[in-house]
Amino acid sequence: MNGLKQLLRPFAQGGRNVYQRYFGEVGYISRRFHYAKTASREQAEIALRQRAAARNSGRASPLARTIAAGLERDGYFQSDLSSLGLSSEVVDYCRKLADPVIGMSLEQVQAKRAGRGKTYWLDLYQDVAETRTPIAELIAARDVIDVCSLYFGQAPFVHECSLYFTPPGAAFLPHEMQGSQNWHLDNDRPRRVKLFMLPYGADEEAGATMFLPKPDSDLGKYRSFPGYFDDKQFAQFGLDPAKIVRFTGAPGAVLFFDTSRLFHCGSRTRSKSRVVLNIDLSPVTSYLPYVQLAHGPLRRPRFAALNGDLLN
Ligand SMILES: O=C(O)CCC(=O)C(=O)O
Repeated sequence: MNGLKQLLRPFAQGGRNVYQRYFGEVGYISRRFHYAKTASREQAEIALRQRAAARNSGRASPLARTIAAGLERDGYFQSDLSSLGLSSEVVDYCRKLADPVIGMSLEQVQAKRAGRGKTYWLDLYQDVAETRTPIAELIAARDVIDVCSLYFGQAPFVHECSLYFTPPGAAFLPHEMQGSQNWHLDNDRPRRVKLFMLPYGADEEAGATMFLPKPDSDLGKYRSFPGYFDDKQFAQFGLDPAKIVRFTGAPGAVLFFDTSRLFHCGSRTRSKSRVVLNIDLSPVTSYLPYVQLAHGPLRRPRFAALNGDLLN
């Protein structure tokens, strides 16, 4: 249904002419029926980012190459800040942001979020404009950018960056079909790297992120793709629960994983709360209609300066 809507949207708005009127450029609808692409601005961005990626990958460290190879083979690589030679300042910074809410109950969070979606969590790093926070420094760390450049063949841009707090008990809420708390792919792009970091650590009681490694995320088994699905459907699609990996670890644990290719979900907090830093680094190449790309996250003012930096 989603696919059909995406297909029909440009036609409802006046078809190809609308691209020309808006952007002075000619667009085209691709053969994959739910995807539309256009030339020009996207291609110019890609060319720029390919040049930056070539610069980056030429100087990539053995560590960056190991992580990129892990992503290529398994779709993920788990480690921690100190093994990666990354500054642990980001742990203290995230804890400072989480400090005012860390003891909150589910009811308190829901009251704070009243009237908005996803009532069971708070985003503690929204609309941050500065580029010199420890979070921004983690994103711009040379190995992080080099991993993405190697894996994408393009320099990445920051698509999303959030610090989520989920109080205990989200697993017991009735609306299991909502949000990221069910199995899904972030499949608007052919590849992406999500970098998750646990400032307090997390075990299964804290709602560990779950995913199926690349060899087990068999897209062919899930026929009504794309969309969210629950544990029951997971079994019906013939996916193997024994292959699920859970992202748990000590404070500073880090996960790189490609959520456009790995089925994943948050397993929902049980007796413990969870704080997770969720950074989404993406290639410009997108399956989204150009209208959405042009007005989308690449242009978000809050990441514009950082995204500019990543090309230099
Ligand atoms: O909360 C989680 O662990 C999962 C987050 C997620 O699904 C996503 O970032 O796409």
